[in-house]
Amino acid sequence: MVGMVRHGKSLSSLKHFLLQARDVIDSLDLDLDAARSALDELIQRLDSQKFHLAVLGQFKRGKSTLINALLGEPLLPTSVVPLTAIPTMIEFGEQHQVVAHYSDKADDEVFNPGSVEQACQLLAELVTEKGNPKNKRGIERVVLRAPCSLLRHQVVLIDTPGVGSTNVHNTSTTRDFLSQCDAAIFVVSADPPLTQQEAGFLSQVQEHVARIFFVMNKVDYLQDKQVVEALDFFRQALAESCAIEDPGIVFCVSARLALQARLKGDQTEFSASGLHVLEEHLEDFLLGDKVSVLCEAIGTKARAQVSDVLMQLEFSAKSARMPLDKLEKSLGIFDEKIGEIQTQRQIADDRLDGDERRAVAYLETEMEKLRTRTAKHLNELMQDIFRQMDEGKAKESLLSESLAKEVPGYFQHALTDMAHDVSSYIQGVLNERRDETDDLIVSIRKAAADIFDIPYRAPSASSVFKIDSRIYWDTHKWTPSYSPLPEGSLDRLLPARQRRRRLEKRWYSQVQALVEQNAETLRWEILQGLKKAFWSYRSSLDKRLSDTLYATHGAIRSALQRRKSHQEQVAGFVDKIDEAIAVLNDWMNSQPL
Ligand SMILES: Nc1nc2c(ncn2[C@@H]2O[C@H](COP(=O)(O)OP(=O)(O)O)[C@@H](O)[C@H]2O)c(=O)[nH]1
Ligand SMILES: [Mg+2]
Repeated sequence: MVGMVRHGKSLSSLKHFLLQARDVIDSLDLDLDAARSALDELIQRLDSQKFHLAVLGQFKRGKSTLINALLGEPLLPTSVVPLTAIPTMIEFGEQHQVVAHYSDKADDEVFNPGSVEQACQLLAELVTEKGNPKNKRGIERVVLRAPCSLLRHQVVLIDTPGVGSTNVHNTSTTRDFLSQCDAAIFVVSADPPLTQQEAGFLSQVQEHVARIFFVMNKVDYLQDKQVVEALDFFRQALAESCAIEDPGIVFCVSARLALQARLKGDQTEFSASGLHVLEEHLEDFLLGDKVSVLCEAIGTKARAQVSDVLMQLEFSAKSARMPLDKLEKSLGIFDEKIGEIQTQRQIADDRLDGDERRAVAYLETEMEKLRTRTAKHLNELMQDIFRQMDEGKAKESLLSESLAKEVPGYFQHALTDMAHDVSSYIQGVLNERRDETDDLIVSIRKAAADIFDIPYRAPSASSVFKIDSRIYWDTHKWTPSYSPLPEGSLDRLLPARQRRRRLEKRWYSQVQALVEQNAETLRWEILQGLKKAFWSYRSSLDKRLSDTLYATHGAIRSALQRRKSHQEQVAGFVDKIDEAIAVLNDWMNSQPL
């Protein structure tokens, strides 16, 4: 009970502040639209008290199956290949209902499926790569309403596209989504417990959500002893790769068995699946800590906004008070500083071009090694078969059969490995560049604060650069080309030894061509991913710089214009800004860091 009062209080005081902040912004005759609409959204979230709990993880870890098990109904499509391409938000409803929100249409589409099967089928058409390839329907998100008891706790479960070796479209959708999540269930599977890609993604999740629940799914594959080992490994990997020393309880479950047990109404089997432990924990959380975590999540987002608004206001107040000539002079100094920053920006750009060229060169070297390795491997394979042919144990057809069997898997593996290597390479390079960009942003803010003698404010956490350098491919769509060379028409007339030499020659050149062709496809795929990673880095760099310039240079310039048109002589203009600064500052200072 005590806890509830505390939460109630922090919720109402946060709400009170957000409303106040919005009023304050509205009362000022300044361009603060972006901050205003961000605050509006936060207020709405607090009002509905809806808690966004996203289920995250790499694809095929059993996320959709886990949600189905929690709901007790197989509502979400699950499968091996068709990946969820669009987030599905699952909330309480008296009846099953599916609503599709389109990105370019004002109207939502509402469906009322008659059964669980129909609902599932409908969702498959809307949210899977198979039913809605590359999201041709232009769906932004899908809302599923279901009469399930867990959802009565004002929680929205979110089934997300899998992150991993899927295509770029899916992964960027997931990441955009993270900013709307309050907490996450991070699903890994028992085997393997944590890949490097998952660890990378997890680090990003940590930046966005206030609480993470860890689930190790598919424990039905393991013996009890192996579960303990997998768990140990997982905890160690969390500590080493993500600096998560204490992940809390790691829930070991079999979502598949849990769902089956639920459908059969078998309580014993359900308990054995481990899901009840997770479920009870989630229910406790939703009844207890949810509100405080929600407040924390929204408070953090609010702090980021307020910090930027404060900087803008302080500039406005300061410039309104400065004698006009001093203001113009200060702006001149700042302009000069910005000129310097543009130069640094240019240098950074050039360096990035160099980085990209070196990354491409790295790829080429790795490709060359791969070609050699593959040719050697396949030639050995053929030599083995030639030997068997000599001993009369095999026919020529075995050559093509063996190649057809060996090549797809081999290149698929190579693609995954190479993708991983190139990604790590790019990640390393861009991490360094990010630090340089951070310095650039800080130097603009510091220069502005310095010249105009206002308190320096560090860039808000929300604007911290996210590097999207991981490269993802549709590995399962890999189809190596393979079309054997025909036997020369004269070959059959040649003496045995000569014929055999021609045969070998023909097959070696066949292999060479195979290697070249497939290696080229692979190289192309990776090159596209690499270019995209650099492109997206460049564009977020642009965005970040222009945001910073808007909050500093933009604010001062418009202050100057106002001065020239004598706008601040309008009664109380500066006083109002001062008041606003005081209100926002009070709140910021009362917040724990
Ligand atoms: N053995 C086993 N398989 C599971 C379990 N949970 C999910 N799967 C299977 O793993 C595959 C991927 O599941 P899905 O829920 O679609 O994964 P998602 O991509 O993470 O949403 C499906 O074939 C599921 O049947 C589990 O607990 N045990
Ligand atoms: Mg899924």
